[in-house]
Amino acid sequence: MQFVTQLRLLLAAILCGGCCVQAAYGVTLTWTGGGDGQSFNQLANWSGTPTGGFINSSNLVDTYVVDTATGVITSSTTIAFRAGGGLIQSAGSLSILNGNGVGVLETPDSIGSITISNGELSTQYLAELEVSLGQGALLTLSGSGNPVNESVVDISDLSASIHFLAESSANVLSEHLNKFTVFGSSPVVGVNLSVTDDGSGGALVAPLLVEPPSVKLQVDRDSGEMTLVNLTGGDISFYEYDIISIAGSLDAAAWTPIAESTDAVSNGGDGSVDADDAWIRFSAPGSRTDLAEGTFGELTLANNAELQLGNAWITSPFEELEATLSLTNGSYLSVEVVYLGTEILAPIQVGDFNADGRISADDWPLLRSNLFASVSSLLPVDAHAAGDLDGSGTVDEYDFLLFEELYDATLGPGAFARMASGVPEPSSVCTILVGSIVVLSSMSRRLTPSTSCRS
Ligand SMILES: [Ca+2]
Ligand SMILES: [Ca+2]
Ligand SMILES: [Ca+2]
Repeated sequence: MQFVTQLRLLLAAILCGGCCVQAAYGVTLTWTGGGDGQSFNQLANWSGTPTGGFINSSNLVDTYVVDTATGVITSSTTIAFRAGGGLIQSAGSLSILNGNGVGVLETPDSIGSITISNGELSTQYLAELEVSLGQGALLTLSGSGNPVNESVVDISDLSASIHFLAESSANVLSEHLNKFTVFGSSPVVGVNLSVTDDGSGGALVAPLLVEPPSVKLQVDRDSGEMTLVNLTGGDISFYEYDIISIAGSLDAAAWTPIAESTDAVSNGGDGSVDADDAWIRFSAPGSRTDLAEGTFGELTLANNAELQLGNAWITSPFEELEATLSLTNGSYLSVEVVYLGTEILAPIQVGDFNADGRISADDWPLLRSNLFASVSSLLPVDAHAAGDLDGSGTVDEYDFLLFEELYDATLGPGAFARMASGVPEPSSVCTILVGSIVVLSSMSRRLTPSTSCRS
């Protein structure tokens, strides 16, 4: 948000040519109450000299600080903070009277800022403002319709709240939710934000303690089964999900999408997951890096409900899936990915090429059959399964020595040499080569030069 403000300021300065640059932006005025002790617009109530020499409520380009206990500061006109201008309030109350607001809509946008902690601001509306509500902050909006006009309100403390006097909780949910962030994240009602009626036609908005795991993607290391589970305590409605793996851990052929499977009968589904909407696959058939699908409708997953996505995870040391839900309220929900297993309890070890949960003789043929092959064009998951233990892009003597070390560390000194020399070898060339590597490595630990080994 800060960055956006800076960008806007820079852009404004460029667009205005020299005129903006010459203006003395950034003066700070601090409330003293030395005038009538009440009027925002009275210069004598502030220390410091504003840009232009007087408080121009329709164009506030300076920073106004209220940091001492005070009565109610009032303004009977709209106070329009522009880019570079803002209010920092850590005490007292500021009340904008007679149906006026804070900020003004204009083109191009000129975003001001308001930061409140341990203070109250009452106004009919906000316009083009970045608002941060910290500890003890109360923002009261008396307007109906659109009292948050193009503003973004971040709620950054559990004791901060917003009171809409003329908008019901239903209005807030349908019209204003996307203007909030909660601790910098998108709001998810019931997860990090509560929106309730105030009993008088208005609504109260307050942050909730963010419970860790809200929606989880459970990934079974044994079977590769992926299951989306809603543990938010409430319904989650979404129209798209995306699962990404840069390492290539996904197997689209084993995926069970909703599309043409469990969606509406009209789209070839059986209606068991989404009876009234057609789903469309967004990821390419056969994709190893992306599973995504969506609908123009929505799917509501009830609390504790699960969505089975098939055995589409390829077990490997790469536990790096990322998953996102696109919610119907316009926000994105980052899904927590959890890896589970009854056989494979811990992440697959690097060197466990067949990914069965242990380093054993079964892993050795995978490295051996690819020795001296380039695997740089493969996805990381496949390169590892081919024996590239160190991720260098080739299966070579370094992988061999590392595997030997790992094998002996797991099964005892000399275990690798005994295993490797006892395994029947289909290719005589490879037998000789591997045999000499074993001898060389165990005798001198010197590395042999790379040699092609193809049969
Ligand atoms: Ca639906
Ligand atoms: Ca293994
Ligand atoms: Ca390697």
